[in-house]
Amino acid sequence: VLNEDTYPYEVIQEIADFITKGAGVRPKIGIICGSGLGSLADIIQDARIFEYEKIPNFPVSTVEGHAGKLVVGTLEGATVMAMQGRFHFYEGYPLAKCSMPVRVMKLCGVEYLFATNAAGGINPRYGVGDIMLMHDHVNMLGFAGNSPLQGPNDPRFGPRFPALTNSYNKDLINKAIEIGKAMGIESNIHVGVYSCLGGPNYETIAELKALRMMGVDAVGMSTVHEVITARHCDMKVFAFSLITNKCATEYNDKKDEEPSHDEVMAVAKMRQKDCCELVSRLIRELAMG
Ligand code: R1P
Repeated sequence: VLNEDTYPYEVIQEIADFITKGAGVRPKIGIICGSGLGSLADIIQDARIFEYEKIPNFPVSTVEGHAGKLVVGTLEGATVMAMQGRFHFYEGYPLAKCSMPVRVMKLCGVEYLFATNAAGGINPRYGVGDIMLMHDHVNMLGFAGNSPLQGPNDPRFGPRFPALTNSYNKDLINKAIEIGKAMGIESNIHVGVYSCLGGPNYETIAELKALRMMGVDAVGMSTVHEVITARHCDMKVFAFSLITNKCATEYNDKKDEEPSHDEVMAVAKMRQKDCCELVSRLIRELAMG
């Protein structure tokens, strides 16, 4: 029986072989689509689509806005694989299972992880629809003693004690800022700190105040465990949050300031074009070397 807390190397290798054989290519760039941002995978050309249900030992997506498909093909001259649907801790999956696809990407040949998410903006300067390029994170699940790397370490993936000091690739952040300028959206682009909570409930006002005091700019329920897993196996990471709502950090009775997944999905849909363009342009630059 498969131990879902520590997927053995051989199982990950089998999944990777299934995908690379089926797709006929070894992708260089892995993309994880955030809530409502599945269109990032729709722009992939010569797409070979794998439904999660049909991939051996792969989890299934249970959240609206996460289709549950792996799309392999080319984008702007680069070979890519995109997860149209990610796995969250609140779905009942252990963190190692949530981020297991990142190891699959690694064994498929992926060198760069592009992770995207929908997040609440805590920084008062952030507006709905803005994009925050992640330059660091605060791992609240880690504070609580949970990690995707818990359990025996397989050195074929990486070291027992990985450093996360420079997790978010600075060159890619700088390139993304330049691309934002070229797209004329520089005033909507920020560089900030993301924090992941377990969810599925949104945060209380007291929690949001505490996160702000800790230097957190945007909050969500994903990405951090994927980044940890990617850095453990030495992938280069680029990640951004689409700010889909502004977090209320003062007490009031305004119902319309309460976050909802419908709002998250609607804003993601509204901003998907710019998100796709940012990702495509960045990949084009990478492909050009
Ligand atoms: C809440 O609306 C959902 O949106 C975000 C949160 O993490 C949560 O799953 O989704 P992604 O982080 O997958 O974009």
